[in-house]
Amino acid sequence: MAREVIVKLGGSVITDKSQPFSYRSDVVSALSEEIASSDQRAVLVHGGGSFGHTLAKQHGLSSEPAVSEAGAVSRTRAAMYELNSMLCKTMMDNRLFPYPFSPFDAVARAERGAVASWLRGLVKNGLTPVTFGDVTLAQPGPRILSGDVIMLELARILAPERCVFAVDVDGVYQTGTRVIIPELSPSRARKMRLPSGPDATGGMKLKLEVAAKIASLGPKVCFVSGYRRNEFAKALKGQEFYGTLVRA
Ligand code: IP8
Repeated sequence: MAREVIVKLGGSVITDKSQPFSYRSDVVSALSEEIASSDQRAVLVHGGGSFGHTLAKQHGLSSEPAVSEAGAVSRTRAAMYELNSMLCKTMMDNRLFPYPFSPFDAVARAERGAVASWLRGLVKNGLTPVTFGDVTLAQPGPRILSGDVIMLELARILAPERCVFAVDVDGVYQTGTRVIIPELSPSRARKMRLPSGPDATGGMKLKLEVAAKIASLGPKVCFVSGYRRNEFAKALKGQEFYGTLVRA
């Protein structure tokens, strides 16, 4: 049986980061259509964009655990659930049957083999599991669990065929230029000097660290523009695409 493809729909792709709480239904529609017509066994993760990150920033939540008010956790999580519900609605309008779940509830605390069978069961039943960056409990207080870290955990759980990151750029650029690097080894990906960006999590820097770890486990990792649906479709199907491929 074909293995799964894990796809991360970046927060800057599915929302407009310059406007708080602005969802891009046209972009999600286009990507959903490509996923639906690809015949791939997709498992989806999405980022926080102008929903989760707006609230996380307002409340000082980040990937570093820190003492925070309960209201900060509730409001940030509520924004993620709101975004998730909009995304699932768009998916359903485009021939996909999403099965949303919170990663912290379902993945972070269960045994890997059990999560793998559960996810495969969903996919076998025609459903597309969809999860998202979340707020988790840690010491001394809550922290943001980035969708990028969830990609790594899901890759460990499912040993997928490949992982696709739909991002708001065309791939990984050579430092200081707009020239795309077509292929990176895990060790070169680890050494890339990149800013961590304005988000509560780690931007492209974290994505490349995660990609290096995933590629070292076996699956290839694609960075492709979420605004170029044809290139996204090619990456999804394992064809040559315009973007960056990280592989061991
Ligand atoms: O955009 C962040 O997920 P990411 C999730 O994948 C929250 O880093 C709650 C801001």
